[in-house]
Amino acid sequence: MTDTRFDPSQADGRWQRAWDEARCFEADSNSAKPKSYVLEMFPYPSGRIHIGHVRNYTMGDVLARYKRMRGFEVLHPMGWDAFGMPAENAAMEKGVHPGGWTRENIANMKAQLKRIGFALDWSREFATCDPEYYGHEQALFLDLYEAGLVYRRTSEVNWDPVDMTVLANEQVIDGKGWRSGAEVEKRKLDQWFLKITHFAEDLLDGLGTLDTWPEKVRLMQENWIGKSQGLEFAFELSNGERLPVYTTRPDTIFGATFVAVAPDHPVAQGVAMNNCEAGKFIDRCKKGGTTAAELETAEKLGFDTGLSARHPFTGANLPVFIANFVLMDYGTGAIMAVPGHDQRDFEFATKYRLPIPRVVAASLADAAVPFGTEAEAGDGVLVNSQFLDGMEVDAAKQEVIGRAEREGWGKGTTVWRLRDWGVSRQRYWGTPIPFIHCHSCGVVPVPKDQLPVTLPEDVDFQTPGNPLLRHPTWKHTQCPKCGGNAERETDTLDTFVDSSWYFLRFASQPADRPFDPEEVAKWLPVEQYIGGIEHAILHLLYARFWTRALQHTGKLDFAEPFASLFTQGMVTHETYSRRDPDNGQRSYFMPDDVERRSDSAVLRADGFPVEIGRVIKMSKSKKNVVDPDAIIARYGADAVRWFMLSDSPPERDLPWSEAGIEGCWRFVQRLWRLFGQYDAAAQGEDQALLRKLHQTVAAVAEDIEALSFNKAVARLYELASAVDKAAPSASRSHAIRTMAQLASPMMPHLAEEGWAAMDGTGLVALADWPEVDPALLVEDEVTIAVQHMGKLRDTLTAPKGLPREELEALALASEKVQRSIDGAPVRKVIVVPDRLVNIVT
Ligand code: ANZ
Ligand code: ZN
Repeated sequence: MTDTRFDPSQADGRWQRAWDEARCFEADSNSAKPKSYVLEMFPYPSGRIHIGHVRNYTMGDVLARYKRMRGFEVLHPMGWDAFGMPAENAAMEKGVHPGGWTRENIANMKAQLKRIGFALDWSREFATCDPEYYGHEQALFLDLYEAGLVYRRTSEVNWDPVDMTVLANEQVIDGKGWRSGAEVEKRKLDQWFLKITHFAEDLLDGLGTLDTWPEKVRLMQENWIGKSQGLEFAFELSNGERLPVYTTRPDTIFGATFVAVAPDHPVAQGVAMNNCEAGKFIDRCKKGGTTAAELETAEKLGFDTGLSARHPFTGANLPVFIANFVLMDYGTGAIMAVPGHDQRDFEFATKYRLPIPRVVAASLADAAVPFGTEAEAGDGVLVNSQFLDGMEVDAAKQEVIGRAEREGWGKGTTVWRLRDWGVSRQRYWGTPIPFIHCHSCGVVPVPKDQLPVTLPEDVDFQTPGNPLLRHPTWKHTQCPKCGGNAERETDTLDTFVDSSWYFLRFASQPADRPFDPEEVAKWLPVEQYIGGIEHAILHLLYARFWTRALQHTGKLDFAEPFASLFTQGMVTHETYSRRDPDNGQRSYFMPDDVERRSDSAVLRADGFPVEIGRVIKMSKSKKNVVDPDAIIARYGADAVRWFMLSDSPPERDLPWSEAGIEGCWRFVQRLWRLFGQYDAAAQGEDQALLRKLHQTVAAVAEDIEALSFNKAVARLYELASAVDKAAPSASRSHAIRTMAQLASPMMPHLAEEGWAAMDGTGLVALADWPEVDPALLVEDEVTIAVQHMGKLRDTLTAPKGLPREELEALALASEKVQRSIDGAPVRKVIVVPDRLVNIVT
């Protein structure tokens, strides 16, 4: 081998082609080997791979490559989560077709992924916008419909009255349509729902089995499912009606100072019939967003109905308000409001000058402590609450529930925060919902042999609203039941449905069915799933639900799709910006356009300073990004992969640094030089080096299995140093060759190049993981501290387990010790085997 540099611009493409030609990474479902399914969350084809993808996929790739070397048949697939709004936005803005735009992005991003050398099974690639894929999805949707897990009901949506379209929650910004700026209204529409609440208990219980999932994710799901124990009871109203309310804090009942109902609650509607002010107020509440989060932060608005409600214990008359923060579809749509201990009630009571009594305090003595600027939702003991005084919150809850049940005015209940999943989207670029509306037969499923219901190609995006609804012919069809004229459903499925089962289709791809259960059973559950924490709730919960729903319909025999989950940290960088003094607008600059000095930075273009901002997640809007293509072109795939694995634990954020990637590049070259020193003819053994080698092999394996990639990286640095220092020997050559195997999951191109140069046969990607000799793992040398009169004089290395007499002799032979003793007679020698020798004179 020559001593030239490793040239990734030559080597990377060559090895990528070699892997393709050898079909190294195509998974064989019929293989007799044990199976391992490694999966990273598939990307949305936005146009370009970003650095976060690179980090995510590099981690999965190391694990997949390692598992293959350990003798597993590995499934490591990739595809595209290809439906969704950005494609429609592009269509509106640039006049391109969403399909064409998406396909072009996929082609570009696939080429980018290939340049990073990921060991992916491209033979299984699909995009969720492939009619084949979404046709199977339609079939599954019909199965769930038959099983009673799909239904239709009226529900509220965000309606943009200018664009005449339904908006997704994220398109409502401060209560206004993102595009039109018009005030968003709430409208009722017939929508499709998936009955995820049917599995609420099971989804919650299942979290207990996912002990290798991050604690944080399990907690977030638990909160999202939100099982709460509470009390449902009815107030008697001054007009003689009964008003059921639901509370999770029955203990605070003596702190209730008013009662509130949702704007569309029957009591509110009843009041509005005789009171047009009430009607106006209700209309006003209909503007603005519909989500619980939005209501939480929106200004609290109320309307006093003039009615009063009788407190079940004190008999006090509490005023009844219509309030914008009470949701109709949660609990009973009405609440007892306890301003001292609920923040929303607190804000409302403050605004409308209602009393805010304290009923929970740190101790009985604190009953009169005034409130600060917020409600106190925490634990404590009950005060100002008659028979509850002095009780802890939990005991007080039980006491109130018990009394209500005995006295017959209320009932303890379990309530779930989890709502059924509304999957209707009034959009074009999604999976058409496979139903037909017939005047005589009602809602009729599309017969399975007529699937897929495909999207029309000729659509117009220049007019607002749903293109499927507007299309001149698409929706007109015949009723499958009576043959009469009928209309297709024009809603499409939430794209989260597409990502709720894609991991099954990767495992098994028959043409005539969504998947083959037996083949799926060979691969699933996914052994290691890797993705961003932003998917902690929705995607992961929906995928868990979908798997259960398919189990329920007899199509699968497991409930949890992902045995292990790992959520990786983000790649971060500081920002560079300037504020325009005229309009106050801030503009950002790319790191490449900025010259960074020790404590300042200037824009290269004009030499004037820019402000240095915090180190934050790389994002287009802040321009603190590095382009994966650019750095790969400059440093090669392996240096970039190595950087992604180095320095930070994988769950932590990774700050991008020029110095860091330079260091990786130098290490690539250093390994290359070591590979060049391989000498098949070298003679002689180097026990110490062999020991280091075997220890490294074992440790790197452990690290990769624990996804502690940064530790594996550190061990390879150490091993490289040890090899560097060692004198030529057969052991050294063996170590060099083994290093190519160890580096292969992380720096696969360099490893192949080295491997080929060292022995020329086969691909290291397909090689076995090096064997470990357990005998070489035991540390056989120990460090002995040698003291004279308790003072450290020397340290010696000695073989482990050396007998006392020999240790004593070794210690006394030390020159430093002899100098210290200085001829004085030795009275006593204390030996602690393998640790210490103390000489007493
Ligand atoms: C009295 C009370 C006192 C409450 C207190 C909370 C704290 P989670 O935990 O989210 O389930 N609530 C009930 N139905 C509601 C609705 N339709 N719209 C808005 N709020 C509603 O919330 C349950 C609590 O939210 C219930 O307990 C109720 O307020 C309120 F110190 O009752 B609570
Ligand atoms: Zn019909």
